[in-house]
Amino acid sequence: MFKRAIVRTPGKSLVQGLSTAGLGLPDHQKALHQHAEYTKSLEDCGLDVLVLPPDENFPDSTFVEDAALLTPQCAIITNPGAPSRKGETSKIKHVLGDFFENIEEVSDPGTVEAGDIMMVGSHFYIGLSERTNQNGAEQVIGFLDKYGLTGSVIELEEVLHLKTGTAYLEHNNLVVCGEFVRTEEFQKYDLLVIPEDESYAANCIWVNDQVILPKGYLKTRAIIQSFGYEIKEVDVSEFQKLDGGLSCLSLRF
Ligand code: CIR
Repeated sequence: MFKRAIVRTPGKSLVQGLSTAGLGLPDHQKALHQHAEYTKSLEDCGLDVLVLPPDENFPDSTFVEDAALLTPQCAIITNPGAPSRKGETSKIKHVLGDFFENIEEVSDPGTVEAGDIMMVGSHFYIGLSERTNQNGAEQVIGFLDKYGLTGSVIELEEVLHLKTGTAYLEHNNLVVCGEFVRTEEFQKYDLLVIPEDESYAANCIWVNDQVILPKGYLKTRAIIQSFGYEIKEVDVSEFQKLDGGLSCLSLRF
């Protein structure tokens, strides 16, 4: 069960965030409203949410998930592969000092963005992507090992981050879409296969047996509901314009 979450309010510089989506520029006012709704949905799931102020120096810093991997035993500060995101980690490290006794940190030449890391119990799948490299993944696996946790790598072919296309909903239930439908390592889970035309909704989050989904993905909603989960929907269209989804917007622990 999660008790807390950390989010960061999007700054005006959000419009300069990295994007391949081709959906236009995000509207800052709308993004602020959506971010507040997102924060409320986490609170409605019972989490105590720490809201950090905007950091205008880092346009993508609202995607706070990428800066750290949080486990019950330790926090691992990442080393983002995107040059414009490198500086996001120092402030997050400082904040996490209030919550974690054990803090590890990935260093060059390793790069890791934690959107590439999916926790399944005490095992962590690490996507090798344009942002997370083999050396970074090995450093993370070494840190996990120190705390009795395990990790393994999954090669990505198409998506930005591992969790762009897959989400673990506990109880052996794994949401998968696109390239992850056939991933060998995932075949031992009960797969909830999301249709390609709703691929954005594969980035959903489990919070204490409720599932938060992006708004308007009716087929995905029906699939997840059929597995017995209570669903909450949040409109995150302005973050989708920057390739970001629900998981990227918070650190949950
Ligand atoms: C980026 O390209 O880094 C941001 N515009 C989006 C990050 C999304 N984060 C995530 O999937 N964990």
